[in-house]
Amino acid sequence: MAESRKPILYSYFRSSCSWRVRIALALKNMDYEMITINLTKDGGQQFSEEFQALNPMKQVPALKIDGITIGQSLAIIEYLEETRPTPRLLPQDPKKRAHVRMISHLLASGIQPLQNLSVLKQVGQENQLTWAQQAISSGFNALEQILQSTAGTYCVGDEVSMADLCLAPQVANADRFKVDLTPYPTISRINKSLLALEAFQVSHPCRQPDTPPELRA
Ligand SMILES: N[C@@H](CCC(=O)N[C@@H](CS)C(=O)NCC(=O)O)C(=O)O
Repeated sequence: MAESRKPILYSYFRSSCSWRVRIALALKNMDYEMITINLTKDGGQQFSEEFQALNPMKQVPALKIDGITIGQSLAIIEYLEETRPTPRLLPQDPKKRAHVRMISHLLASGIQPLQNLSVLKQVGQENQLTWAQQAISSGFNALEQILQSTAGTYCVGDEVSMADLCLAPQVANADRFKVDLTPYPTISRINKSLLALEAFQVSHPCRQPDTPPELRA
């Protein structure tokens, strides 16, 4: 018998990688359940045996869907794209598709992992801010240049793509780490357009079931 359960997303309100997937689920108008994993409470719920069994990387997001469990936000988004293709998050044109993947990986592999919680713990409290600012600025310098030739309204042309699902959450991290965004007018412009879209608003960290009251908006 076909799997009929709703997908279950393991998510943390502030996790930029979880936000990428929440946006994809919202854009594709999918109904799902959410189980929140608090990355800081009790030493981090991602380290519980139960969660490790689901995602041995001890990271959110993870998505239980169609009888399988998928970790890694870009793998999740690509699975959703292949199984629920509307609206499209990867352009049909192979060159545009390559640009979308290039920008997605720049953000998801070239920036976010360097300023992830586990890395910041290693860097030490007193160096965290400078470390994160340097990682984000260095990636944004490259991205701002790339966007000059790929961007329309959004990262690649005028349709929202997987690249945009990575961009807005990374700009939120940049804000959190007080990165000066003045040198990045294209990134800032695209981010503003994205934040005006309903799918980005409903999935925003300030509107999640586990968002603390003082961070709600
Ligand atoms: N490449 C992974 C990265 C996932 C990741 O770094 N998740 C962070 C939150 S955004 C996390 O769970 N961190 C927990 C920790 O560092 O202990 C993805 O794209 O899903």
